[in-house]
Amino acid sequence: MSAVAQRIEAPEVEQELTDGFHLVIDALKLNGIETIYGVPGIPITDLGRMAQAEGIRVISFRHEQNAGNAAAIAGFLTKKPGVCLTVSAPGFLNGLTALANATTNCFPMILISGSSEREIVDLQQGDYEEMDQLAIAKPLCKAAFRVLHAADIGIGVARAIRAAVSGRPGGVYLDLPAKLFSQVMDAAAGEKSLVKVIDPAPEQIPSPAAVDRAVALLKGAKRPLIVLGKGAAYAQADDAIRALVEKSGIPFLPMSMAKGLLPDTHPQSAGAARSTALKDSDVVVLLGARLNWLLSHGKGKTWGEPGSKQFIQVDIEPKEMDSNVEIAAPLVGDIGSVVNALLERIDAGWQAPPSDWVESIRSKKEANIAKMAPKLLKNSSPMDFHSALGSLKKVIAERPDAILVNEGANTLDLARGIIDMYQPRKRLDVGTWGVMGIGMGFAVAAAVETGKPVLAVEGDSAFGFSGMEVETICRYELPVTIVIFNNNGIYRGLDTDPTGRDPGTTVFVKGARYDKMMEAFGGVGVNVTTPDELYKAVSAAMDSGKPTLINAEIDPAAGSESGNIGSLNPQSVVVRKK
Ligand code: ADP
Ligand code: TPW
Ligand code: MG
Repeated sequence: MSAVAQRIEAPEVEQELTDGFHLVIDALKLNGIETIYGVPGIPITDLGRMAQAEGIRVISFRHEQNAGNAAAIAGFLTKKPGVCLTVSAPGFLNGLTALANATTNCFPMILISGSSEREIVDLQQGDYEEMDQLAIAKPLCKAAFRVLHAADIGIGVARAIRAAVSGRPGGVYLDLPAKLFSQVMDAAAGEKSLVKVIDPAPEQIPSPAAVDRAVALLKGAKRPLIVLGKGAAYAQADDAIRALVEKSGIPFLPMSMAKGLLPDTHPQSAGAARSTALKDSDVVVLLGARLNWLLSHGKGKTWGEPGSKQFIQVDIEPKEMDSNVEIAAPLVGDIGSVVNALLERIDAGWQAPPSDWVESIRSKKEANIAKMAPKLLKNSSPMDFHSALGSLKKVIAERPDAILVNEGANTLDLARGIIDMYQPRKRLDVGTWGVMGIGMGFAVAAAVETGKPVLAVEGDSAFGFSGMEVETICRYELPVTIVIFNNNGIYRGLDTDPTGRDPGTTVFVKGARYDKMMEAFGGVGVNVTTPDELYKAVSAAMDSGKPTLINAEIDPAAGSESGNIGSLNPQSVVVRKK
């Protein structure tokens, strides 16, 4: 008997009833969903209230996109689908960007949206917030389902969970029409209709022949490299991955969100010798990393001479193989299983990679680190990105269990290179799309899911996409410290309108004081102008655990167009005559 069933007294029969609201909540709880991120309204206001009353943590946001981003990163951090709950049409659409982004990044997430009545929507008769949400969601996520009968809620939730986390994880849309919530059914039958998803993300063991092929290739390598991607971070096979790297002696290169799987200060890290490692390697193991634009599609100048590379790719998604270049040794399986299979083969007879290769990476890395060091130590005012990041590098080194959220252009690219990470899944950022707006959603979920202190390092533009959630951070009293790298704009703060009429297209109000936004909601606001002040303010904020926003004044001339990826900007070749 569900604890939430109603007792309705009738003259002769006494029947325990349940309804759609309670069945959704029971189904989520049965499957271990502990938190819902969302924005209330028709038809899901009561669902949120009742879920809270039933012990699910319900975090209400100011905009669905941020709730959706929170759910997505909760999925990445926990390997359980993060749940986002929205109202129909506009709320659903606001959540959809996050759902699509989750799918692109292989984060498991379920967007649950209330919707209008099918009969009216399908005849296009103009219902309140009318929209064929299921059809719109379908091409943007991994799977999409609709439940029309209370008795099918258990199956609907189960299908959504399994679709989100099995195989390559991704976003799932679950459409719940308003009428469903008040449908009643017998409580015992309702309870029986619920489905507990057994082994939602089953192990996928690689074939022995595929392992043999990969090991043979690796054994013949003169300049092997392991590239760790966010799939490796997601897999939570941290010890096995570390053992593989250390026992094999192969240098490793972490992609952005795989930083910290092994510490960036690890002797085998090739992080500070990225170009050399990619260009000069001969056999590359891709561990949960796709050969997309972030790895120059596996070809071109980045990868050295054409034909100089052979790839071993470890991925749970078979279709990923050969997506950009030939994969000499595809290893389809889950990363834990594949890495363990490889580890068994790194035995006493294993030869460490040739020392000239290891040495060439090490010396390049040391040279690059030495070149960077003085830039990080300058106590300049106004600050540039390097001197400000030098302070934050120290803050994280002193708090290796803190979670770093990072978005912006220069603020992102330079922080990624400068701030060392020490533990897995501590760096959360713009991911595969380079999307702005993940900042506050990720920060909220990181704090809620882990209870650890969170440091969000935000470009002033990037912050603007989700900035209103500082109220959410204050309302839930989350241990989040936000640092705005305020350079008065996107990339730089100096653009002007050639006609003199308006501000330039990439600049913001000069001298803006983002710290005052935090004060408006009872949080702590600080304005800093030097790296020393920044270090002190961030350290104090993180130790206090109080919601804090630090406005860090950065030289508006310090940044470069599009940060590290300026070369992706199309250039006009036309000079218009006046
Ligand atoms: P990055 O951006 O860090 O390079 P990507 O998002 O491009 O990483 O790649 C992540 C890859 O990891 C995806 O191709 C995804 O299918 C894969 N993946 C996710 N989880 C697992 C897992 N548990 N086992 C194996 N592969 C996984
Ligand atoms: C959803 C395009 C990429 S980076 C960026 C924008 C608008 C902001 C850069 O300025 P910021 O950083 O944050 O102040 P900095 O340090 O260089 O000054 N809309 C979305 N996603 C992206 N990526 C953009 C626009 C963009
Ligand atoms: Mg900026």
